[in-house]
Amino acid sequence: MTLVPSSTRLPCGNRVLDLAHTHVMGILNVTPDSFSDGGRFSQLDAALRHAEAMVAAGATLIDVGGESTRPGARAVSPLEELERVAPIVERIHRELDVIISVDTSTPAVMRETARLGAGLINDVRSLRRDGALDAAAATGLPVCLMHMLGEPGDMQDNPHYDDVTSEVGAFLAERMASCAAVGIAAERIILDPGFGFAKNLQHNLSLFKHMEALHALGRPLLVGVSRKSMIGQALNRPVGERLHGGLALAALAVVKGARILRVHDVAETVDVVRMITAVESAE
Ligand code: 7PJ
Repeated sequence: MTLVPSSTRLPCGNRVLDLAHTHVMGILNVTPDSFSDGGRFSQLDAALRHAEAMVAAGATLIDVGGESTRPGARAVSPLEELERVAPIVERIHRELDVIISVDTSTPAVMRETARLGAGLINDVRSLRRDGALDAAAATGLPVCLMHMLGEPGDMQDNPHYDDVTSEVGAFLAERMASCAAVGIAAERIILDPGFGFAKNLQHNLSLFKHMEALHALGRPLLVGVSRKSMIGQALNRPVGERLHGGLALAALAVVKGARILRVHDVAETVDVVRMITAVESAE
């Protein structure tokens, strides 16, 4: 057995995430308008059953999101977002053995869900909303910082980079510095290149290819590409036919050292991770 250095153990509320190996984070949308599962899980019981199935399939984290980032999605008020997210966070915390991640940019949602048992804050805006840095700091929870330029509504309006990977790296380094300034230590941070956010197909492919460069920032990487348009565009597949492309990217992300894979298709992705682990643990 290999000894796990203590630094790979990330406290997430009342649970610990061992970042020595790769974890699968199951996506649980509680938005009535999320693009790929069409709000089917907006009811509390259905959402809980879906979370339960993802845990049974091997997810060690469940990412609960109540604000759609789909371009053109209707803005939700903090109260509306909290009313969507809080009940399911509370139920999952009470009933399932899993780390709850909350996909939010809203300070009040960070504070309240932390109180209800959330173990991780996942913010696609990297704590750039007013009050988000302080709210995240106050929770004591780890934070996933993701690269995006602009807002979901305008991010796909002709994004430009001279060198997408180094610009993403510089952005994430700047956000880590902003976190440090409010007392969020580097040890609490997970980094995410933000596939599909303010990036065209070539940007996404190049960033994926050169993802290892982001290891220089010294923090674990989370990758979210499940069912995204980069798969659709590369393979010419509608959203319902992107599983195989997504599994190819999941395997590649593991090989490139990603520690968390954020996916819709948990069972399939867990098999990918286990198969790679089986080979890599051989003599
Ligand atoms: C991501 C996310 C992602 C992180 C969404 C979708 C869009 N959070 N939330 N990374 N994507 N950390 O799932 O297609 O890539 S919402």
